Amino acid sequence: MGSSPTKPEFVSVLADKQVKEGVEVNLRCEANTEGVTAKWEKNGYRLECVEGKHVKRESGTTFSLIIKNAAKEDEGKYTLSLWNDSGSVSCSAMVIVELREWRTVQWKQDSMITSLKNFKINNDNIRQLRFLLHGPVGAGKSSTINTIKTIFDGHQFINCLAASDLSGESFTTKYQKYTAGAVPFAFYDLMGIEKDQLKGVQTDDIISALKGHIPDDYEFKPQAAMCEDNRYYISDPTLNDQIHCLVSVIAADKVAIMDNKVIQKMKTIRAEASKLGIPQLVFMTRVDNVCMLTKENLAKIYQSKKIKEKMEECSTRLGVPMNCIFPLKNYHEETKQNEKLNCLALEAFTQAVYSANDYVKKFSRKDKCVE
Ligand SMILES: Nc1nc2c(ncn2[C@@H]2O[C@H](COP(=O)(O)OP(=O)(O)O)[C@@H](O)[C@H]2O)c(=O)[nH]1
Ligand SMILES: [Mg+2]
Repeated sequence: MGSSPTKPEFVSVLADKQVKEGVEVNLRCEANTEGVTAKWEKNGYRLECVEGKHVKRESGTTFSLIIKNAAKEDEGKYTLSLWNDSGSVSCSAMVIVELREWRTVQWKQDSMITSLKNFKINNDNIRQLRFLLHGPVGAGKSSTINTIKTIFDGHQFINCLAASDLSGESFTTKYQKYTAGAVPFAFYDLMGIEKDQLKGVQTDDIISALKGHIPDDYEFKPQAAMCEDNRYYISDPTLNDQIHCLVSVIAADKVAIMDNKVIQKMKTIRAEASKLGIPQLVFMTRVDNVCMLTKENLAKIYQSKKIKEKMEECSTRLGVPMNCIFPLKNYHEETKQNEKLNCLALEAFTQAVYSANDYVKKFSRKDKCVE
């Protein structure tokens, strides 16, 4: 009778791998004995070897699995089990595949802040570029303004009454103007769009605001839109009263559950802005709620498949092209400034500034007599 073989043990185990998309992954380990049977599994199921993708190698006591051209689908937990008549052993490793950046961001804020602080509007008649943020209740409109103010004021700004997550009701009732530091930009935060006709801000009010008919500090009435005979109505608005860029604010974690009626209202407003030639962007907030990779490191946002999917969902639901959508995270629980958060918001905001500036530039000659 032959003696029983040595019970398999690992001399070295598989190591976790975090790799860039497209590279070759080599999972390798070494056992204490030859002549064992090996089985590879991925996420608990026997690994189906795909030609051109997986190569399994066994040489003496060394076992390896090569994964070629790593892709997101290759992510997972890989396990190697070895056994012989004396027993079995297994070890596992995680493979994480980082997607190539599909949009680049400058992760240094100083030059972005400086260029906005020194920004000159391409129309001498315009004192401030005006941005209107619209979107459903809880989308993060007030928080976005807070974030931009925080960046330019250099300290946390929490005056804008970002609603607590629990309240489903709209919090912002005034057509209130917010400015930031000494930069020539003004923001308007509108009472959230709600699905019911009589709740939230009226679509007609937002359109009137776009056109410049609504004065600062006007108190919106959810029951009735501002009309021409209202004593506050600006009947002959100049380019300075108008909105120069419309920003639709959508929460990444709520885009899938947004009510069709709300979407329809937003589309109506966007269509009106298009008629007026007003540029439009989408800021997709709350990105940290949909992607762990992004939550842990905001600099990885443009490697995240989940973020891309959410942006595509925004694009489809709102009917806007991907290059008009900017994902961002707002200050909401942190008390210290965060450069990556600032950079992402600055990228989005800089685009809004350029778009608004292009819009007012178009009127710089023919509108010389504004005011
Ligand atoms: N996790 C996370 N929460 C956010 C973000 N932006 C806003 N919030 C939270 O979302 C909720 C709604 O935000 P708010 O700005 O009041 O939305 P508004 O109704 O559109 O003005 C608040 O509790 C915010 O703190 C973000 O980027 N990430
Ligand atoms: Mg608000």
